[in-house]
Amino acid sequence: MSRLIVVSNRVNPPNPAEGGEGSVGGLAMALAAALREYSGIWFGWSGKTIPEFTGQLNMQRIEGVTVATVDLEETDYQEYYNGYANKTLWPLFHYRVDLTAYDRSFGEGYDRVNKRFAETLLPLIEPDDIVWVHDYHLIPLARELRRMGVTNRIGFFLHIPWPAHQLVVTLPRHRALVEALFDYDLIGFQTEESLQAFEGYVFSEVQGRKTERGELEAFGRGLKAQAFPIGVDAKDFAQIVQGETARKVYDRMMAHSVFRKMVVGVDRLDYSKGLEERLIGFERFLHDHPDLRREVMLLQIAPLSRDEVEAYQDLRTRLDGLIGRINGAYAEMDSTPIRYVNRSYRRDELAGVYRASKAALVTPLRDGMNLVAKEYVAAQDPEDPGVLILSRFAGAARQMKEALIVNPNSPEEISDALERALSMDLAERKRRWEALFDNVNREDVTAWRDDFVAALRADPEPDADKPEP
Ligand code: ADQ
Repeated sequence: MSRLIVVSNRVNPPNPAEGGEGSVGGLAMALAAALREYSGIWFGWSGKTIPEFTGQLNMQRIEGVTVATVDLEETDYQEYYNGYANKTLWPLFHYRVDLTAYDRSFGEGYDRVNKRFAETLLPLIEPDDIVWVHDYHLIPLARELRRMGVTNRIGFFLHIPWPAHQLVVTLPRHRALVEALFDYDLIGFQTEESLQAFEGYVFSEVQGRKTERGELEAFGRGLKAQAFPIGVDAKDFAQIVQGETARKVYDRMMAHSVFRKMVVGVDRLDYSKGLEERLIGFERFLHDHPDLRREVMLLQIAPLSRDEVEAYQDLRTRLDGLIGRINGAYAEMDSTPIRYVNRSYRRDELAGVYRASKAALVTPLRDGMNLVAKEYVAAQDPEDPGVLILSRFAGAARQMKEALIVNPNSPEEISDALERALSMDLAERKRRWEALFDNVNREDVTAWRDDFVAALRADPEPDADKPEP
């Protein structure tokens, strides 16, 4: 059977030596499980920078997975990671043209690092291997591998949204970026909406077309493009919430909840997550419902992320001010309405917090999918489930229709949804949760992974339509 090679910017297979059991994300676990099945390799950046790039591969076996990493130069890190990936593509693909940097040097650094990745990866690739590349950091990787003569099947999955055509064309090198995607055999998006936006670009900007077999064709090449909504390891989550750590956290939080119902938010501290809008919505709720003020508390967990990028530092400063203002206005001597935490927690601790919360506010302004929404559902008590309040702009909203869907830009909608969630009767909470859990359980991370890998392995059928090479 062919081996699977997974490529992502950072490599993080489950490692009990680092943080212990239960601390690793579902995505890492699912990929690691696939790699064990296919005796594959996980390749990416080590997270370290060195004065000059050497291309030296560091190989390790971690929990049955072969991990291959490479160090990058400081300039690579600034131009490729902090630059093109996180100051150009991330803001633009989340509809923040105002935060998007269009520096040429970033694009050059991005191409250089993708070439370096390809050169380092090349000797590891055997003829039957299939290669699965992840996310916006690595769009040109297949192009570089093809230039080096690699003919293996190569797939790409975009974890963030593909934005509307009008936004993509603001990139000076948009055509080259999209052309690079046509060096993959398969590209996967989180949602049909992202898929359609990509197709829209291909049809109107580069005169591409769809063949009778449903392949996209442009630049003289064809590829399969499909939506593969990512999920969580719902069974594992439902299980860890029964474990000792989760129970301890749950009990501790419930002891506080005797006085106040807890609403939870869990997000990387990122401007795409709508944290300010959420807090303003919560402030509106406190303003509109003086009778409920003493009953409700928001726990916002927001670990720092990309804090070398100015937009993230600015956001952090604004959040500090906003939370101070709201707490100053609505706190009593013995209680504060918002608890705000900037650290990371283990998965089992998060599971306990999710279960103890009467509602979750998942209100990104844009999000490829949003796994927190799914984790929250997976961790609920079937006999007394909490209510998910979900932004219509999260990819997850396509599948999770029984959540209370809100427009995160509207403080009134957030406030009304909170009021509704906290007063919802048990029968309605159960009905909504059962439908949500059914979906989270069925369309889980294993289904996502297996569907993608099967589509990538599938032999392309001969296509009468296809242009001669
Ligand atoms: P992210 O933008 O990081 O992912 P999300 O999907 O919510 O967003 O995943 C965050 C993960 O980090 C969750 O598993 C969550 O539990 C974890 N996490 C958050 N805060 C934490 C904390 N304080 N401690 C520990 N863990 C914490 C990107 C895209 C998403 C897409 C995913 C997967 O932006 O849209 O859903 O990839 O494809």
